[in-house]
Amino acid sequence: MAVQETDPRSTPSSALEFDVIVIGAGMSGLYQLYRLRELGLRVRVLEAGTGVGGTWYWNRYPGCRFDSESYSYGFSFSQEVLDEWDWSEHFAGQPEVERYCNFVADKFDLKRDIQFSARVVSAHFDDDSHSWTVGVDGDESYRARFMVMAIGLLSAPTMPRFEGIEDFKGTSAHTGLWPKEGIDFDGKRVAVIGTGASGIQAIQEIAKSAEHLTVFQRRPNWCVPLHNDPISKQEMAEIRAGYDELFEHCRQTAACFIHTIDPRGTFEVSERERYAFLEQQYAARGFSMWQGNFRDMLTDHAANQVVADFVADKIRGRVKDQTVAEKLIPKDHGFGTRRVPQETFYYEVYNQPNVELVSMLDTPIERITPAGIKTAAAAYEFDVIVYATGFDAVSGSFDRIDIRGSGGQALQESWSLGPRTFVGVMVDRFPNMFMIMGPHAALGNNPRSIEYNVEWVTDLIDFTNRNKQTWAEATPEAVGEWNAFVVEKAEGSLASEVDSWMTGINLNVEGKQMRTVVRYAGTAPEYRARCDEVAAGGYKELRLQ
Ligand code: N01
Repeated sequence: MAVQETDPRSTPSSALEFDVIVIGAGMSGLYQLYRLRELGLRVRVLEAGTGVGGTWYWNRYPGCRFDSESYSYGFSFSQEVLDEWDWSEHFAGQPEVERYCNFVADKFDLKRDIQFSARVVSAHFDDDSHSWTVGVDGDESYRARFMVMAIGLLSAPTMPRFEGIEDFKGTSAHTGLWPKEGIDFDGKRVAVIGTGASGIQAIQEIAKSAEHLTVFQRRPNWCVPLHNDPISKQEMAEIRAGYDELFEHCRQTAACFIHTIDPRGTFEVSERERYAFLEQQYAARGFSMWQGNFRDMLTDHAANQVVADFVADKIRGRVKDQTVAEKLIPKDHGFGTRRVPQETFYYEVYNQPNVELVSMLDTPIERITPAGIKTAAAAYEFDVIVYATGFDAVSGSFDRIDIRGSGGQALQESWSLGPRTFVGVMVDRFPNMFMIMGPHAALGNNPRSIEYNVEWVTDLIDFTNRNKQTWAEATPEAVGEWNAFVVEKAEGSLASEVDSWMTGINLNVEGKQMRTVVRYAGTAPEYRARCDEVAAGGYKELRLQ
């Protein structure tokens, strides 16, 4: 590896345009900018959209909303923001979340350092100057010592590989690239393809106004009720008074959610107690059923089956036509082993006369036609087709940028067998590149993870600057050690046995047909302990010069 022991050739920081380029103005990019500015650094954020918010900017499909409690899913770093912002619902809708991101950006005057409509297409490290040159679509480029990838975990939308998509004469849109002007479904014949978290939120909303809605489902998912409600002024005051305690609690839980895994094993309680508990969790808000269940639900097949059977019965009880109910019940994976979508009267939608479910397991889509969709069994005509077909998750947003590190090493090549990182933040042979919410970082309640990662990266940049270092790179040994730890943590988890974006699968993307460990499955407290240890030890795991 072409790394020098000293850095006689590195360009002085003053000769570079910026100290740090941050890519992305979602929650990660906004907070990273805020923190780096506090250090007095020259920062430029490059954002492909025309506004801030990232996920909450792009995903403006009908029904898009938080499915973690709003007050646990915003920023915690600013007392002023906590004091001034009132959430209107326990699970805020996309328009409110986008307004919140703008509120934070405006409050701290962040937009003056953000360049909008700037889609980054390349990022090349220069071994001589110890700097990154970041290229934007349209020929502009920027040079900076450091580069922070704040590009999101689920931000590279993927379309199915059906023939004829371009031929469709009606309106079509992907949920993750929804047009700002919206789509009117009133009196329209609508198709939704895909029943993940996005599809389920969209379906329950579109079914309210479409003349006819046809849902094309490949594999069903386990969904549980969200139980959303408005937040009264009095309730907001109580939430505000409890913020410190709430965030401290989130710091202690496995994935930083409000919900705490029950310490009891499924079969350690009587049958009566077990079902009373499951009823209670099903009636509780948000991720209670998923993140607050018996401790062995996601590691023990028999325990998992109990919950799956319970939720299957709920679906049968809510859907009138039992043939349809059976199609909606997953048979290929246990409860919670894929991401659990949260719903509001989703199953009841299938009792409406204007809604039809087409199982693509029985009758696959053969092609998109100018008039609609042709399956193995029938030809359908539509005015609108909604693609709720998900994302090239985790590493997909990296793959879409030509990233080359030391010696011209391509990141895509380094990750050809799956991502390898040091604490999800750094990659060997990619000096001075940091990732927020990168592969193998602790995720879950993402804003909590974002805040922690941003602060860790900020401290490291500050450390290198104070020590007049211009090169910060994880060693291959450190990456190897973290990778081994992540792989070990994934063992024994039922989610590791299932195909989903969480195991690196996307059938629409070349080369993503094999399961890989793309997520860190340990706990957030364990993760932070390791990262804190690295910082306290003076970053011995890194090559700093
Ligand atoms: O994407 P998905 P998503 N032919 O990958 C189907 C977060 N999120 O956008 O399962 C037919 O989950 C695919 O079928 P199958 C959340 O973390 C959060 O819904 O592959 N079908 C599946 O049904 C979530 O997990 C919120 O068989 C095809 C669907 O499309 C993540 O984003 C809200 C197909 C894709 O589901 C991704 O969710 C929304 C094909 N060729 C999302 N290709 C919150 O509430 C794909 N499908 C915060």
